[in-house]
Order: sequence, then C-alpha cells, then structure tokens
Amino acid sequence: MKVFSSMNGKFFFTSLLTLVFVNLQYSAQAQQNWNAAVGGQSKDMARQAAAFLPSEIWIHAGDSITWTFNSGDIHTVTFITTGQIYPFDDSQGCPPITPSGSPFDGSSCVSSAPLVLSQTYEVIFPKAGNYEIVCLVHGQMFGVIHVLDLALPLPYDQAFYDEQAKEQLNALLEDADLHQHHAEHQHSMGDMFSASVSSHTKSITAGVGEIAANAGGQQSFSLVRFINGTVAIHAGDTVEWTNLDPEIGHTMTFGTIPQDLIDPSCSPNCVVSTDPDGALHATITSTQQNVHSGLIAALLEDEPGFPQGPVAPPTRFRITFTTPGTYPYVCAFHDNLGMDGQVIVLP
Ligand SMILES: [Cu+2]
Repeated sequence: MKVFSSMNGKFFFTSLLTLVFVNLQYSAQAQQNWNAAVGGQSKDMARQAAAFLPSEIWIHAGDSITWTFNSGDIHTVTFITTGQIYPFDDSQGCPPITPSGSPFDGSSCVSSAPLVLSQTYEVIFPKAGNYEIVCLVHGQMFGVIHVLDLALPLPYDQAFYDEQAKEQLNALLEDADLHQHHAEHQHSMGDMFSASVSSHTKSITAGVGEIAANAGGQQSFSLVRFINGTVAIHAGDTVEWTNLDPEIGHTMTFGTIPQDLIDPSCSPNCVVSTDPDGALHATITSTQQNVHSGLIAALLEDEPGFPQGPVAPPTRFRITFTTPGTYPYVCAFHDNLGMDGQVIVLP
C-alpha cells in the first residue's frame, strides 16, 4: 500500500501538471484571435475587390476575429440581427457604430464605421451559431462566420485562411483585363437612341465590375476608372457615360462637388433633364458651370415579394457641350482612388 501511495503521489503531481497544461492549452484555444481582410486593391487603386477575405471562417465560441481593411475604397464590418431592417446610412453603423472588440451573439447589432487602408476592427463571438457578415457600403459583399461549440474540431487553421484570402483577392483583381477589354468594345447606346445624335456622341465607360459567388457569400470586383475617360469632341457634341458595374455607383462631377452626392444638380443657369429613354442629360455652356450626375448605379430589379416598381433609370449620363474649353471631371465618390477624366471641347 505504501509503495502504491508513494507512486500515487507522483502520479497525482504529474496529473496536476498535465491538467494545468491542458487547461492552459484549452483556454488559449478558446480565446484564439483570428485574422481576416476586408477589401483589396491594385497598386494604382483602379482595381478594387469588395470582399471579405476569406468570406467564410470557422471558429470556436469565445474566439475573436480581427479584420484589417486593405483598400482605399471604404467598407464596414457589420453583423445585423435577424429581422433587423437593413441600415441605409453606412456612416451610422447599425446604427450606432460599436467599438472594436465588441461581442456579437446575434442579439444586438455590431458595426464598424466605414474604414479604409490599414485600419482594423475586432469582433468577439461568445456564442455558437452561424453569423452573416455584411458591408453596409456594398450590397453584394457578404460572408459567414461559423462559430462552433468548443467540443467540435475546427476544419482549418490561420495559414489556410491567409492563403485562401490571397487566392480569392487575386481571382477578383485578375478579372480586370478581361473586363477592360469588354468595356472598350461597348457600343454607345446613344447610337440606338437617336440617329441625329449618333455621329456626334462619344461614349465613356464609367466603371465596370462583376459579382462572384462562393459557398460563404458574395464578393465583387470593380475597375474604378473612367475607361478612356479623356476625350476630345467638337462644340455641340454629346458625351455619354455608362456605368457597367453591378455593385458600385459612380458620379460624373464637373466643377465644385455638391453636398448632395445622390441627386443630380447643375448650376448656375442649367438643369439636368431626362431624355425620352430615361437617361439623365445636361447641357453645359461654360467651363464655370458645376454639373453633377448624381449617383449612377445599377439597381436590383424584380425582387420576389416586392411590388414591381417604376422602370429603373438606365445607368447612363449625357452632357452636351456647346462651348470650346477644357472640362475636367471626377467621380465624387472615388476621386480619392484616382477616378477622373477630362473633356476637351474643340471649336
Ligand atoms: Cu466612383
């Protein structure tokens, strides 16, 4: 008995050490911090990926994820609750904006502010469940976080997600050349709209994009540029801009950027009117005038469960220039990314 008791003492001590060790491991695992990315871009910022990278992550209850924002284009990290009305104003968060490190268990919304390059936002997930992550700026940008019970094994490690994030980003950004090619071969719809306009219309593609889906959600690629955005025309000619991006809206803004970026405006002594085909149209008579197209963005049509609305306006904007001169313009949302152009009006 004595021998056994002495052995038991040793065994007890070893077991205690093992227990302490296992507990340390257990708690370290229970509170693991994971890293993921939000958005990405090419060096010149022309190519933007609106994506959670990766869009699907498996973690344990109690773990947290820190998202690092990697683009000049703004995004949010937002978790809204089931049944909550999707917030409209992305600058207000849920509302409100919640601090980094906030817990989300599905009961009340958590959201970062719109963030850019190298800013970070952390969310802790105390409760098992599947939670959708959304960006309040980009409607087709979402993913899912699977929060598993501690007893369940996790399928992947951080290295896997790092690699997957890189692959998903590259897949999105590399689509750029294809789309630029496609965009350059777009015909002006103005040609079809009116024969009298056709020979005096220059067409500019104001952005082009594509939405991709995977098991965890959706991601999109955008070329945030006016493609061949500098054109030379003659007085009296019309320039027509068309947005071919299903996800990101743009503006054509000449002169002072107005407070209201959503609605079209023109001043002084000019108006933005609607052509018979629904496209907006302004006539500029002076380089001193301020012309703003308003937000030219693709709309989602025919959603099941919702009444049919009026026909969505085409994602197109026209300006007729009557006076020779140089007319620089920007996208009021993306001038920080270098989205600008110039209309040179010759006599
Ligand atoms: Cu833009």
